[in-house]
Amino acid sequence: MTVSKLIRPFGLSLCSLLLVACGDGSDDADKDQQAVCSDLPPLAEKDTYKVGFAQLYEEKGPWRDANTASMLDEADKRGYEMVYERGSSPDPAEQVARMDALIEAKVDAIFMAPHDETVLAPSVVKARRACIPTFLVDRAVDDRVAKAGRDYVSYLASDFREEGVLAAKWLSDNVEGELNIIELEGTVGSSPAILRKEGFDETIADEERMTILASESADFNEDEAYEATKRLVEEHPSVNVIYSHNDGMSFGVITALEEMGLEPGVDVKIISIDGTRKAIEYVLDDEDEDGNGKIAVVVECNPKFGPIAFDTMEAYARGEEVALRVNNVDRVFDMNTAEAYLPEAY
Ligand code: GYE
Repeated sequence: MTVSKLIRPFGLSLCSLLLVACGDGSDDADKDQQAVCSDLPPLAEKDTYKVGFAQLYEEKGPWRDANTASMLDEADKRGYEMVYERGSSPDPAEQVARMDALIEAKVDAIFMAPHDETVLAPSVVKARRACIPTFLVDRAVDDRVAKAGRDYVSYLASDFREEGVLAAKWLSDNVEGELNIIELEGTVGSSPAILRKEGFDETIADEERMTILASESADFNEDEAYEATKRLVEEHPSVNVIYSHNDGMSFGVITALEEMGLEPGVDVKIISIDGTRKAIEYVLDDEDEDGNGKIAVVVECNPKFGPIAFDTMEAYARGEEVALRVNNVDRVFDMNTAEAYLPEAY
């Protein structure tokens, strides 16, 4: 049952978002009342908005920085007030606290990139109950807890499963022979880590020449990937492919391999995801001109979705039908295609 259906019989107007009894009109009484929405809250059409952005915290990473910059720049361009705090800890509970602060600040709408699918899902429900429309960007939440079209308006992101499929297909089409693969996964419980693994593993499952020797999380983190590579390569000396779920981790892989006397691109092919400038330069870095860059291929994950996020928000405010899922389309950059992309890289 929608809220308006619930309360219209009582003849309440814009208090129509209040499930609790509306105030008696006096300021104090009204202040005590908390709006409670049992269904997707509407967004009024206004000239300007106060918008909250709950970005997930990562210590360093060009992808995250490009994503944040795209969101902040776009708010600026449209003359909106943006309430944004960088965050201070990778613990998803810290992001929950920042979501609480945005709800408390009664922003008009929230964009959130949830660190963890499970931990942040109740925050989406909480925002909906407080009648603040939420748009998920980059990562998803557990849909058993928070549902698109009821608890949040839309989810805008890349198709992470497809990224894993593209990585596997490139490997299958471009690298011959027996492939012994180490997989470095992203943050445990995050949608890109879950789906990049599923897409890749399922696509190579029928290829007898391909084996995954080990698959573990390095938390989308360069230092952890460095440590994991040193340990896993020692344990699995037959490795000749490392599939790393993001560029940041691939940088740690390169350092570790080189320190171990192995040549990235020749002894071990690195398959990466994101499309950062540094990773693209590694793809093109073919010192001995044998056709092998230090990174063999980068599957794109476009971070610059400020414009589409704000367009979606405005369409929603105009009362237009908004897709529950907006997919960014990603490309594949290898030695043959990386150069043309370089000017756009971040
Ligand atoms: O690939 C990675 C970042 O959620 C898609 O998060 C994003 C990922 C991106 O740490 O570099």
